[in-house]
Amino acid sequence: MTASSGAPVEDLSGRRVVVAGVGVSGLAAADVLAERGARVVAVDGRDDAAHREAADVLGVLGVGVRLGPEATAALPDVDGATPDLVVTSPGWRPDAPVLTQAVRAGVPVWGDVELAWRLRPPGAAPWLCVTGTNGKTTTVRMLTSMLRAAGLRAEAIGNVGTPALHAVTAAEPLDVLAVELSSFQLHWSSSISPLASVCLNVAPDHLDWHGSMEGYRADKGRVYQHTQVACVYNVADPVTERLVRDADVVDGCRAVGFTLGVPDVSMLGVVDDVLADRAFVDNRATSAAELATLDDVAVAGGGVAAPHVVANALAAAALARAYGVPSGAVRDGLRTMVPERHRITTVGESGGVRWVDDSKATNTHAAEASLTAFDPVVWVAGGLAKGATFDELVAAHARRLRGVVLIGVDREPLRSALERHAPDVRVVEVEPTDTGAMVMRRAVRVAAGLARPGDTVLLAPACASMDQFVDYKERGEKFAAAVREHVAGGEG
Ligand code: UMA
Repeated sequence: MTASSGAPVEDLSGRRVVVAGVGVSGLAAADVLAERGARVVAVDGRDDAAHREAADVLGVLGVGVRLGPEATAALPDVDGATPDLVVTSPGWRPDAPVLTQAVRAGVPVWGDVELAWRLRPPGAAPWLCVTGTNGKTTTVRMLTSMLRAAGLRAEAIGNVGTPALHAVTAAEPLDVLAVELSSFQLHWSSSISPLASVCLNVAPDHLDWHGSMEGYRADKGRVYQHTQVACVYNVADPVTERLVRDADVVDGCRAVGFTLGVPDVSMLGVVDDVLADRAFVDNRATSAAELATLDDVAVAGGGVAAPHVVANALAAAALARAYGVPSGAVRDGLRTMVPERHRITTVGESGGVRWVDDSKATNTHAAEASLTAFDPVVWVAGGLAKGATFDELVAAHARRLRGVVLIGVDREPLRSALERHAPDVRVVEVEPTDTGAMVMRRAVRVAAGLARPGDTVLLAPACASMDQFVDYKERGEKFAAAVREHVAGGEG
């Protein structure tokens, strides 16, 4: 297998292109396509002030924008003819009529990341790609910090928030890119050839979008396709190793594992309190490089070197090392990283009760890592369940639960799992009838009533946030604000 990294830049001038969605990635795609001379029509099911504003911006660039439910009911023509290409935003499910009709008509469908890859100029910065159910953003941020500590011009792009197309439009030249890829973005990608890639873990998530666990797993595995130097897998998650084995990679590409245990040859791992590299060293049969300590990881992890944070640091280090970053820069990158908000962040302490915001725990796998870190816990959970089941999670942690505050619209799957596996635990439901701020105020009041000194109240919803909040960030902000009010009120 050869890399497609040397493929010529795609010439899209004069081509008829439909862009699905005018959110963050759709806007970037329509903009770049218009600038490259394509004839572009962009469609979006929403027709509100924000979308009309986006339409105005695109209109100036010569993009035809159609908004509202009718605009997305069918694949539109472009200048009176069937389009040559559809570029979709990641949030669009594959069963959306625009996409199914395109596939049926033989029109290629690319994700925004695939478009970005195909438009990279010759000699452009290589990509280090990260996917996985949980830990992607933290890993990409750690990786970016390590690359910069090595003096490289590096940026984080993709699902992390900056559209991948930034890679082709960046004003300043870049040496290397840390690319976060969601399963949605991978689903519509086929030719990306990362220098190194990792799938951190695979647990059920977004099953409503992918249709099945097999579909989700297969899309995650696409991160390894055409990898050039190293496919990095999680020794503790055999699925990731299998995905590497099944991948079609460039000749000479190596499989490199990461483990929380002592590393074997061709792995990164932990020896005493040191992160050790036995993959990217000379004489790896007999020697290892010391990369950093668990104290360095704790700086990046907001004060705690929790096991999943150590795993993320090892994965980031493996990608950085595959690119040739020296060991000292791995350490410096961890030491200088600013920890993120809404990821196991303590937002208040009062009356012996600690209040922790892990709003980023949007699925059961992330909530599992979070619940494991505290005991006893008053658990604030619920939101959009995304087709998940909660039996395993509740059964594993019933013992540590002081009480549960249920929020969100899909309370039934969580409620019934609690009835089955934690019948003695007190569960109080907060009806989703109010604004997000009111929901959190009530949740905090109820949680305070359940908690005893020494307990942790943990917002780790195991669900997405969009039923009542703009996103997980807003959910976390509203929780933190309600906790501050509560603590200031001296209600302990
Ligand atoms: N839309 C329709 N019809 C549909 C679906 C969406 O018209 O059937 C429209 C919406 O009205 C909206 C636009 O399409 O205007 C939204 O597109 P989008 O949901 O794909 O969102 P973007 O704004 O383009 O942001 C996307 C990612 N969003 C999703 O994958 C849902 C962002 O990840 C990413 O940062 C951004 O591209 C840049 O790459 C967010 C996310 O939640 C953070 N990701 C999921 C996760 O991390 O779990 C995968």
